[in-house]
Amino acid sequence: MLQDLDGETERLRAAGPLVRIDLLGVPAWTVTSHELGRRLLTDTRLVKDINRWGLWQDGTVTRAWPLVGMIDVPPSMFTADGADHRRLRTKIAQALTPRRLDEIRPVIESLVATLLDGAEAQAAAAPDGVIDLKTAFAAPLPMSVVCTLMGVPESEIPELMRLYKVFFSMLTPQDERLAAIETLNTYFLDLAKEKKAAPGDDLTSALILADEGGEPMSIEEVAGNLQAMVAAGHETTITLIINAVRALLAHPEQLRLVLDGTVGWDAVIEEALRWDPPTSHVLMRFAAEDIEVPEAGLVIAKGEGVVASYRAMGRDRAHHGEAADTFDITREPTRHLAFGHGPHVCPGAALSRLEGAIALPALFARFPRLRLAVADSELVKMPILTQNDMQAFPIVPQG
Ligand code: HEM
Ligand code: PLO
Repeated sequence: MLQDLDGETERLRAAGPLVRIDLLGVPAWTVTSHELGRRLLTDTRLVKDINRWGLWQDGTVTRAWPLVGMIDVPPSMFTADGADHRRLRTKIAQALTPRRLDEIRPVIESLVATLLDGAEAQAAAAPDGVIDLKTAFAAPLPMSVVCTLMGVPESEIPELMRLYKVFFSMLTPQDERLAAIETLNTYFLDLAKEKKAAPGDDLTSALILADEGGEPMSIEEVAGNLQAMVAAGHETTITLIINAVRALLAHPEQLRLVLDGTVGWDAVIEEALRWDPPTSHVLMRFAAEDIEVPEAGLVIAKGEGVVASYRAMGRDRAHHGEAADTFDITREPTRHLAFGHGPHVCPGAALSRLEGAIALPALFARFPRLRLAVADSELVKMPILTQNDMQAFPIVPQG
């Protein structure tokens, strides 16, 4: 199933706007339609508080469940609702507005140039000229950017990347996953404490120093936010870059339109986000009371869990038209939900768009003849249920 994302998406979408699913033995609802998604993602009766989940309250779901690490996580904006959510989120969201991001643009540009130098040298040294675009370029960029932003030392990156791979992979035995989660939790809590003792010029220190109307964040909340930013800030943007390159290589006539300036890179990024989004599903919201869903003739009962299936929403024909399954950078733009919607909408959207808008043209400018080293059909997805991540992306840069 993990290797047949389009098949899975189509089955979900065809089953209706609200579908009963089984998440590794745990029942939940999933929302597959754009319109219903928009409505439920702004419905205050759906909350992030795991203690509102019936299957958690009655002990049916425990820390032994492989997906527990996506929901039972340290306190942050990702787990909070209402006023608490605003308190935890505002400072970070304000730091990531397009205007404020101008300060980080040169950092991204210089990282991109350095990584491309490295990729070029690596390709020149490889007997077949093949490199993995993921490890050489797409992965280090977003991780370095978010670590710079949050004040995570560069030297920690390899170990963090290793731990996140263990965390996300569905093949990891649960005890190993729980150990990796523990290591990550401790690492980020310790880092937050260090920043408190000796603040630096980074967003984590800014969170510690902020006194939002007399309601500062606890050190656990600072660490939770830091961790959410690092996890979300790298994993998703890697996939945006890879999926945009993949889609363009699979549609050479569209790549030509971009390279000759007929269509802008922004259109490529938005269409890649809609058509092949980094996050297929986000777990989970819980019904604080019964919620009627008339268009599906169903009721989400109090205590039930709801997954947002952003990939299916991106293929919704009612919203994106009959050709929703076609990658088309020239389509009349339709608003997609790949960054979510409502109060939890991605605060890093502008940052990841900026990373894409710098990385993609620079990559194709450096390697105009770039091509895949294997057939597209041979590319392998990571064994992850929620994230649409590729194992590797072998290319011949100087094709
Ligand atoms: C939330 C997607 C990049 C930080 C979200 C959500 C989505 C999303 C769909 C909403 C989850 C929900 O349903 O509640 C993406 C995609 C990205 C991306 C597709 C790249 C292409 C980033 C970056 C950062 C970031 C670069 C940080 C620098 C976050 C955080 C949240 C979030 C902290 C939680 C917000 C909250 O719950 O209030 N993202 N994201 N994301 N994203 Fe992103
Ligand atoms: C990852 C484990 C952390 O301990 C907590 C955490 C916070 C934010 C989550 C992230 C986890 C997983 C990836 C998520 C991110 C927010 C946006 C991102 C869901 C659970 C997406 C959209 O993929």
